Amino acid sequence: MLAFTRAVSPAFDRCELTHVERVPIDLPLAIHQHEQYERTLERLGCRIERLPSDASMPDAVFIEDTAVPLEEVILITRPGAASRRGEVAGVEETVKRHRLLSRIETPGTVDGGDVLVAGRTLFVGRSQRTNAEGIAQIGRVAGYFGYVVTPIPVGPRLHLKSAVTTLAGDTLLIDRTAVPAESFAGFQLVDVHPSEPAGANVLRIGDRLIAAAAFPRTNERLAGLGYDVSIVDVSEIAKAEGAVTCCSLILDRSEQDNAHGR
Ligand code: CIR
Repeated sequence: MLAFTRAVSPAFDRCELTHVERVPIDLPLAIHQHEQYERTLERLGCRIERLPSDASMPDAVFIEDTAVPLEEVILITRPGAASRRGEVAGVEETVKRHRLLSRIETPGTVDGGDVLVAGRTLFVGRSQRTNAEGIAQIGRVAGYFGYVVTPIPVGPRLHLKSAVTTLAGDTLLIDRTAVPAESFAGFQLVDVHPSEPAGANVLRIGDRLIAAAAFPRTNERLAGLGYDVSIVDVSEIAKAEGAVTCCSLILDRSEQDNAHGR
């Protein structure tokens, strides 16, 4: 597996914020936590390819928002926050050698954090960042490849994946106070601990999970269900409204080989 990451910007403290209050970010600690996150990805079998960033892109570390890798095609997004659109070109340049690309075009906006790939279903959050036109464009491209696109209203959270992520092929981790559970019919749902709504964001790598240290009760629940959970401390990343899925783009190259019939 390949994991694309992106360096923490020297201007990280000028990140976009939607619902958390701006507090000082310890930049060296953020960089250290990001490196530990990368080491965890490596331990779980990923090869890291880290893109550079600069002061013109404070949120660049949240590379998930710029692209959505599917088996057949990578959707290059048009992020909902105008300040983040400059992040896309470098990502496109890097990933284009791996798969066919398709771009979200204006007036569509999509943040990758709003796209949850669950088998052949794409749940797409209708959020502050992802608009109806963006969802319609995803529907046309993904529909061509046989995916079913299901729009989901996202309440106060930033992104759909702030409230629901994949634990296994047919199992999702959910904060049902933020997204309607009935939208996920056919999937088994595991609830976050009620005191940890933001604990719904976990990153699945093969059959293992990466989860944030800030949510011990939810992580214990997952371990109790038999999941292999690697814990990372991303406290500084969280101050910028980031979580564990947003800091990487995972490309499973065995999927690519399958898609090409190899
Ligand atoms: C933003 O508001 O765009 C960033 N500060 C946080 C983005 C987090 N991305 C994600 O959850 N996929």
